[in-house]
Amino acid sequence: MASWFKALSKTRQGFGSTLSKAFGGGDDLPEATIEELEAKLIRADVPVRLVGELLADIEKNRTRHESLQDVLRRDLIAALGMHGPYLWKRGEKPLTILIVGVNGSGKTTTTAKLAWQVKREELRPLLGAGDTFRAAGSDQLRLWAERVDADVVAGRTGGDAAAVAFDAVDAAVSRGSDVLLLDTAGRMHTKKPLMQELDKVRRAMSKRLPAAPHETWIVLDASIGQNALLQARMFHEIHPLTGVVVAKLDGSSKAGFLFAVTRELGVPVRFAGLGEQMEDLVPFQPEAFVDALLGIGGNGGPDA
Ligand SMILES: Nc1nc2c(ncn2[C@@H]2O[C@H](COP(=O)(O)OP(=O)(O)O)[C@@H](O)[C@H]2O)c(=O)[nH]1
Ligand SMILES: [Mg+2]
Repeated sequence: MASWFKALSKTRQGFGSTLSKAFGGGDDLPEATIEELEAKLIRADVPVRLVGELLADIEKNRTRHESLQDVLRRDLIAALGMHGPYLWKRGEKPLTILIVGVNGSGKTTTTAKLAWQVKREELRPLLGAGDTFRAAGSDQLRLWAERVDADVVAGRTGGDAAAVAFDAVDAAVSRGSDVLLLDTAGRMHTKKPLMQELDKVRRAMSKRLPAAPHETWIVLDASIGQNALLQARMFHEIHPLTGVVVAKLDGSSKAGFLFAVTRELGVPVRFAGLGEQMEDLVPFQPEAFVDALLGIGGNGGPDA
């Protein structure tokens, strides 16, 4: 099974040696080490403003004998916001979640993996194959759904995504599903007609169930760093997001962009993809993320 420590190795490698130098340096941190730390945090796509605040805090705490590691850890965890684990059991039945994002970010596989998370809570998920755009769109979801043993509602390729959205909510209501997860076609955040189509999907959902969608989650590809923030921002402007799922943290060297997502958009990160397998999608844990980033408590990997 994938681990946070392993998944974040690439981002960590970027500044691991600087950190161990800095952490081992005691109270008297040479200016050069601080500057090196600043440069490397920025290279990992930690937002510049946050890096500035971190350094100011480190400076302030030098006299208070708090270790650099403790200051950094505390500040970084705080920057991710105080969001507890996502509660699937919230009274709405069905709880409806619309999954959005650009092409290839990981929407379809993530949607299926989320269904598995729902099952682990002993709830009944239903999947909606709202990607009617790509011929293989619903086949791919079906394949994954089989592994999870979840039902799928699909339309025909080239059909109306809004119609599938309506049918999926309808099926979730009539079958008594607990959680409906609706996959959608990838769309560029810069293409207006596709963004408007998403509006139709939302309206179709609420036509069948006024409160739907209860949640709109964007799936972001962590390997593209700050560019993912740009996408999230544009989606958020048009379709207010209630959550982020960050896919492909494994293999990203720019995981620091997540701090920008939580701080600048104020949208909580709900789940994280640490690998391609079903069980590699896990609830987001700020402490585990930061510890893995800083190389705290790792069990002796080559860069630990
Ligand atoms: N390594 C890794 N690959 C992932 C992760 N999430 C998704 N993928 C891969 O990313 C590719 C695109 O995923 P897909 O769900 O089809 O993206 P979509 O176009 O947004 O629906 C697939 O090969 C997935 O297996 C992850 O967390 N880690
Ligand atoms: Mg897809």
